[in-house]
Amino acid sequence: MSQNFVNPDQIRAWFSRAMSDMYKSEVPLYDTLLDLVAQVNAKTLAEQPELAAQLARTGEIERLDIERHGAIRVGTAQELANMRRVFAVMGMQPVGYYDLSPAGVPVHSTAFRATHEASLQASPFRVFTSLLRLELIADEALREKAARILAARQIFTARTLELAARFEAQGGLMDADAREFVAEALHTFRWHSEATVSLEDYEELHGQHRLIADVVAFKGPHINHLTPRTLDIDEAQAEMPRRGVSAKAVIEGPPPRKCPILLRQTSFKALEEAVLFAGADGQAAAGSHTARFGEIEQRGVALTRKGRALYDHLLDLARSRISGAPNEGNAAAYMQNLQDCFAAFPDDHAELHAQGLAYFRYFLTGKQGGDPEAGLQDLIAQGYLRFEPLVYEDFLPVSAAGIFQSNLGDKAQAEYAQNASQAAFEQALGAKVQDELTLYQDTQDRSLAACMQALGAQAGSPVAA
Ligand code: OOG
Ligand code: NI
Repeated sequence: MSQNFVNPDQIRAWFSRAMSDMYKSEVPLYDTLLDLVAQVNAKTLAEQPELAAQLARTGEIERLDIERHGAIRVGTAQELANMRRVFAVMGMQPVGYYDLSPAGVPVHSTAFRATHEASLQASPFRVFTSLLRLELIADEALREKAARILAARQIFTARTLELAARFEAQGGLMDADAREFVAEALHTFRWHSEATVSLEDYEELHGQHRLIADVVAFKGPHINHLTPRTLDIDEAQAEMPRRGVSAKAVIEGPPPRKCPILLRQTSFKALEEAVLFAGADGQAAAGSHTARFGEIEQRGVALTRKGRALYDHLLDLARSRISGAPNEGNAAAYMQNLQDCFAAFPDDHAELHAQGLAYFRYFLTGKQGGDPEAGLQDLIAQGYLRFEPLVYEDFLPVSAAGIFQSNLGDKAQAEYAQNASQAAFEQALGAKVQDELTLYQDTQDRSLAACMQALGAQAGSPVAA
């Protein structure tokens, strides 16, 4: 019976927790980062009671400590399609398409995440998932070799795929199956210190692009970072070096603002890890690889198409004023440009709402007697309704490229023709990606409909004199 199935939101919450525990044991610096973020968040909430009240009204305060995203890179269409089936068991759907090739990274990506506000509230866990684009490798022999190596690996345990199939056939998993699924699926994301290729092959792949070696040379798509959410990324960035963590030079995304928009992110360098490479004579060869890094992020309000166009325009403007991408050398000048350019972006929730630049959720204030027939603006002006920013749940392509690059070393980046290919990505995925703007609009609409219904019920019931 369906009522005995575990809610996918619960499976996702378990999985997110298990992933965090595993990553803590694999990468001790992640624990340092969690500590740092928890301290900054506690301090921010204490110093900004208005922010604390806002996050309490939206419920975000309850999910803050469990909020994190991860990232993985897969090598083949089949791996991506199976990843979609595995994430579906956890109530995660592919949302959005990100083309990283213009930034010299031979991948395109989506974000697997929950889509309904109630599910996001239960567990906002998301995974930025990239598919290697072997077709962008110029060297044909190497391309074929990489494809051969990838075709020979299976990144899921047999049991994971069995349980995913059971989920599909039954429409859910019972408790014991769900728990087993979490433990089994976790194996796919582990770090393996033995490469599947020889040192020579690794070096050849690496010579094409470090990312290609990272995807092709290992047994599976190790989780390469897990990112907690901070309420003050400038403070967290300043705190990182004090704890012996070297952050990248520039915070990706918009500049600091009173009303945060979208997403700001910073990361620290990948760790060099010992790897054993396969030897032709059965003798392993010792070497190393940099795979895993750390990242923190601050999330702000989701922007409408109009708001996003303004964001993209201002970001372009700020970047056009420095030569090339921001780096250590021009970090201060870049941040100043960003501040200057974004002066044109309203920094006030009422203004963002009035100009239709951002998404909001509507809430009743508790004041009785509002006429549901009155317009939205009147109900707000008369104090029956209030609006709160709807948090951005997705990623940003330019920021993602910056995060990739800061962890791929400073070597000159490859140039790829700008050929975004959402259709090819969806074909590999075996499904269409959802449009994030539609999801935000739906949430906003549902919150308004609920308010109107409640006001209608109040109006329909006898009002106490
Ligand atoms: C993903 C980089 C992008 C983000 O938060 O934008 C990313 C990767 O390096 O695989 O994680
Ligand atoms: Ni990330």
